[in-house]
Amino acid sequence: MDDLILHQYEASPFSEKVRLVMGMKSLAWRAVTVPMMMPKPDVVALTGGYRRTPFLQIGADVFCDSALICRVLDRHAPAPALYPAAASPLQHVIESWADSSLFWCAIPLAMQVGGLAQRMAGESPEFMKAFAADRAALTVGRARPGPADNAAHLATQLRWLESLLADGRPFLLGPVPCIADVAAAQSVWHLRRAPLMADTLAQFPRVAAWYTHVNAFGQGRPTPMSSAEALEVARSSTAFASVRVEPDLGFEEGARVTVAATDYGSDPCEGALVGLSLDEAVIEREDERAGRVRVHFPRLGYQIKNVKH
Ligand SMILES: N[C@@H](CCC(=O)N[C@@H](CS)C(=O)NCC(=O)O)C(=O)O
Repeated sequence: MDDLILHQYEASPFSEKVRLVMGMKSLAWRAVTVPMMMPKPDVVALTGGYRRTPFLQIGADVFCDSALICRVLDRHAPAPALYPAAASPLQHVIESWADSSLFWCAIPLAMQVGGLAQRMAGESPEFMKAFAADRAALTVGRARPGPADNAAHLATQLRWLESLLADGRPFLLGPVPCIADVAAAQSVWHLRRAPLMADTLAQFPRVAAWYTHVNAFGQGRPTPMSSAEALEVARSSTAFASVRVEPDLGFEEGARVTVAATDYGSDPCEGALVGLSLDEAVIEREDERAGRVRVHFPRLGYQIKNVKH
């Protein structure tokens, strides 16, 4: 069976979400460390333009976005279930909220109260400037709430989590963990790494106890891989995961399309449409270095456009 190759970096919260799933399912995986900012030539060779972190590679199939990666990992290793029926469809709603609303106040706030300085300790002023410019370009057009805004937004949302856990349940939706837990945990993981957030977190003891349970999943068994090796894996793979373009979803099989995120980091990826469902959009593209690859995106949160000739 092909290796699970996760392209990620240590400080990335969305990578942490996926690493927790690797841990929950005791998976062995290969870890390719990607750059934290552009340029990312080896990333773009595989994805065709998608620059966000993380993405998962299995042979010549590339899966973008943690929401899709988690579904792929659950298909690959069904036990223990990441989407247990007992957790109800609310688990998807909570994942979606945690990946957007919770993430977008927790991460900037941790940076604003000293997390950035800590993370970048020892980096040159040029690096800091380049990083700030990179993130500004990634999130162009988004509002930039200040620390008082983010602190208020975070307190409200941590209070929601605290009251969800008020009956003593170990996980957000009951006795067993689900996708909602790992999605919410990535923001708490990031907040805990900013020492000045400790007082805030101390106000939510049930969240702290819940996080201890989730963090105990660990990360599975990663072994490093170079990006050159990952490109070689893609180039030498000939088989792809089976996909099809379902009818009546607005796009034709084989059509030349672009796929791009609708929220931020919206660099378009162009190729021939080979897969489409309510869950996934898949394009096939040829790359000089990666060979023929198929790039998969979740349908939710991504925009498909026909390319006009
Ligand atoms: N919806 C995406 C969001 C991914 C995301 O925002 N990742 C951050 C890192 S945690 C990112 O891409 N930052 C810029 C970069 O790594 O270049 C997902 O679920 O994977």
